[in-house]
Amino acid sequence: MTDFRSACEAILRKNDRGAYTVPSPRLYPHQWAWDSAFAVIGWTHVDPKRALTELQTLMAGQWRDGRVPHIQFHLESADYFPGPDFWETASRTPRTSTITQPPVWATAARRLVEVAGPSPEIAALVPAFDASHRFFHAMRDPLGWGAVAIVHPWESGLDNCPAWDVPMARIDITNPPPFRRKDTEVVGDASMRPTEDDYKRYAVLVKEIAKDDFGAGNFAVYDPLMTAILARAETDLAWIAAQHDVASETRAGERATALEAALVENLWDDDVGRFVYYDVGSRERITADVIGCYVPLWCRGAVDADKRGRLLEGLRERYLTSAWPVPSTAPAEPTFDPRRYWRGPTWININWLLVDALGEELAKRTVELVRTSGFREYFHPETGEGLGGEDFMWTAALALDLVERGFG
Ligand code: 9WN
Repeated sequence: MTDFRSACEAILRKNDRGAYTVPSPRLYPHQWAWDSAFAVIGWTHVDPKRALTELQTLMAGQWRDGRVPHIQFHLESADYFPGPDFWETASRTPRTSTITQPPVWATAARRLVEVAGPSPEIAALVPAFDASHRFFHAMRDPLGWGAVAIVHPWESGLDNCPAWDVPMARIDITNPPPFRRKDTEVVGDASMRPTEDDYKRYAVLVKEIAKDDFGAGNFAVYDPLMTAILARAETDLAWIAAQHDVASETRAGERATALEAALVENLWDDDVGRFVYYDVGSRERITADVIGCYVPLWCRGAVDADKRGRLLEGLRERYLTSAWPVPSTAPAEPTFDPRRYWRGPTWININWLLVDALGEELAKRTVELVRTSGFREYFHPETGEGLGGEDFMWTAALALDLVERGFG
């Protein structure tokens, strides 16, 4: 296992750019928000000081309204589209994207504190974490539900998840802005990536958001994964604040309770026995059976024994039947595609989020998958074949965390 630990560490070091870690050297050559938070978890086990630096760099990119941009472009690169010019942020905050990502940074900071202990530097980050969470309440809740709506598929972290198909189909792509994508040049096999039409819609939305003064644009979908991750992050922020005797600086604990209640009230669907998405544009629920529907297991407060039982049953019947779970879309769904990005492949960060609920068996199988197929971006849920980008950082960082927790 020492060899495997060293291999995980080697990936972190290969992707290390000094004060931040890139997700994959050529495919994603900048700092991504949730990837960077997962890097913090990996660095925690290798070099806690470096983990702290990662967190500080991530939070230093925060906008005045609290948003943590999903990409910070520290260096030029010809390898990635869209770059800073396309996002049009020069007038506001140069060299960042305009949307955010699932807020796992306070959760990552908690892991660092659990392993390395409290520190004045972490205490100093509490106001930044707090503002980043309040941003969602202020700017990502168009119907005032107390839950989180995303405004771009990239904001969800699950870019081409089938949950976005219906609202994305309404985006007009007859006249998209000119662009040239780079991802298919780097990955080579286009069948693993989003389609051309997906990319046109992503590009149109980026421009709509810029036109809306970096507000919501014309796409909003309430997302159970995003809401659950924020609820858990609020709980973790309250814990961090208490550990550092600065509990009075944040109302994160109260917000966590309110988010969990809102999640159940607005996004639980008793007919299908899982959480669902909600399309603000059409005022309709989206019941695609995708992995985000089950991620509320990650914040226990939202899930009483009955719901927990139904979610676990759904996972057992429709997801854990794969040889290398957990597929990102239920294999029985008509949209399931085992090789295409978030429409079927198994992802290590999703497994990591579900390990608390699903336990040791999934944790061990996840480490085995990485040991067998390498540090790839995602994996075929039946054959285990590694797919997408190579030397993928969060695959290493989170596999290392599972090993450190005794699941090797
Ligand atoms: C757009 C970096 C990011 C991840 C996302 C993943 C993918 C970007 C892209 O890569 O998205 O943000 O260009 O495809 O979907 O979760 O953070 O690893």
